[in-house]
Amino acid sequence: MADAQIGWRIATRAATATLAGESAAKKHATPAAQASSSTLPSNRKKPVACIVLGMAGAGKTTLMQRLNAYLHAERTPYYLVNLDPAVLDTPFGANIDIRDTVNYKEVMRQYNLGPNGGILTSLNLFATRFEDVLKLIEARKNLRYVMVDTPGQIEIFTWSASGAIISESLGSTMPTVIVYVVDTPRSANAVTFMSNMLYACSILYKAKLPLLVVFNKIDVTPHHFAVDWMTDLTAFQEALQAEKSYMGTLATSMALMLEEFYNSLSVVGVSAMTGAGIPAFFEALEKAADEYEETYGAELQRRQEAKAAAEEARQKEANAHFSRDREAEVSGAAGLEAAGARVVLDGRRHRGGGSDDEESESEDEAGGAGYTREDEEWGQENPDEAADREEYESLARYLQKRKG
Ligand SMILES: Nc1nc2c(ncn2[C@@H]2O[C@H](COP(=O)(O)OP(=O)(O)O)[C@@H](O)[C@H]2O)c(=O)[nH]1
Ligand SMILES: [Mg+2]
Repeated sequence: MADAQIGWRIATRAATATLAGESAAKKHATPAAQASSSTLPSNRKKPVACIVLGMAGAGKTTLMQRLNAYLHAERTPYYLVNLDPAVLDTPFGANIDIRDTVNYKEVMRQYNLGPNGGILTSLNLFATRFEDVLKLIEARKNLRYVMVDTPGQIEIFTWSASGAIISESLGSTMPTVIVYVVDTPRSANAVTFMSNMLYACSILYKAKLPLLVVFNKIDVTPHHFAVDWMTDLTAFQEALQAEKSYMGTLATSMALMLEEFYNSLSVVGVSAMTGAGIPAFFEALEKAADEYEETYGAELQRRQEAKAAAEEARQKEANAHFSRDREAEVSGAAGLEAAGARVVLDGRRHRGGGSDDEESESEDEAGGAGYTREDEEWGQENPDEAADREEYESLARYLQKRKG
């Protein structure tokens, strides 16, 4: 990576932990081995993907390291994916690492960006080829978990198109769970706690994937208080009162709203540092993955089927259109045209009624490839955006070229 400024190498590393897990995969295939590992059932056809999210410093990377150690010890085959381009050193050996593909410092320099812009652009570049990552994951047989670490600053993933692309791609390929890591000692304050939960709530509605809230750092502050607040609204309201928050009534209303949200998630307390609570984490993760299959996955499949049906109908319509046009063309050659019938060679013309001559003309000028005058004007009116797009596309082409 030292010389490659922006390279396109999505490769899997043979992390020692994973290789050991791989050889153990065959052992896992025997019923006895399955029975011996009750927390990690292996009756799924596909691995469970975990997208690890959380505020900066919540302990996402440390948790990845802990999961790495645990799964390695459990001899469970897994993949670790690092999506943080700015991390200096991952304490876990990621199998797929964004840093092998994009040099974030170089992206900052080339695009004249600050650190956050650099991370965001690197993630965007990586997302354009996330399909390749999925192929690598799918090529590995017997994988049970795919753990994905995300950039330190949560909004880079949650409020970007690339974050959405990545979570949707994973979510439509395999059971996917959002693991929301909370810094428990920092959330002991009721107002901070509520802010954190509101953020988690927004992620749930945006990602439309099951959410597992992981209260981390329980070696410093046990998470009982959080569970109490989440199950007993009165207790939480009392805590809010005690803080004499200036937004007392608003906070109370939001607490009421959150009560509904809490019903739709699972909660577990862990210490990424000591390893406490990790078996419980996997139990909760498996339950969340079951939930994905029962509800989220079924809904996703319904959406995909509807989309496929719509596409099929569109294709049929386009084929019928094409056949009609062909017939007209053939009979036109037979002399219909001479008889005054209109021969339609360009099916697009009837779509808009064919009355707008000016528009039809401009379509012809632009080569008729669905590129209209409107598109052209858009390009002229937004020179910056067009230049950005060109720059982005040329970089994507460059990456594609470097791929081999
Ligand atoms: N005491 C304690 N510290 C932790 C724990 N998990 C993470 N940390 C510390 O929290 C800090 C931030 O962790 P990191 O994993 O880099 O957070 P990230 O930004 O979410 O990836 C580091 O100093 C970690 O050592 C934990 O379970 N207990
Ligand atoms: Mg991190």
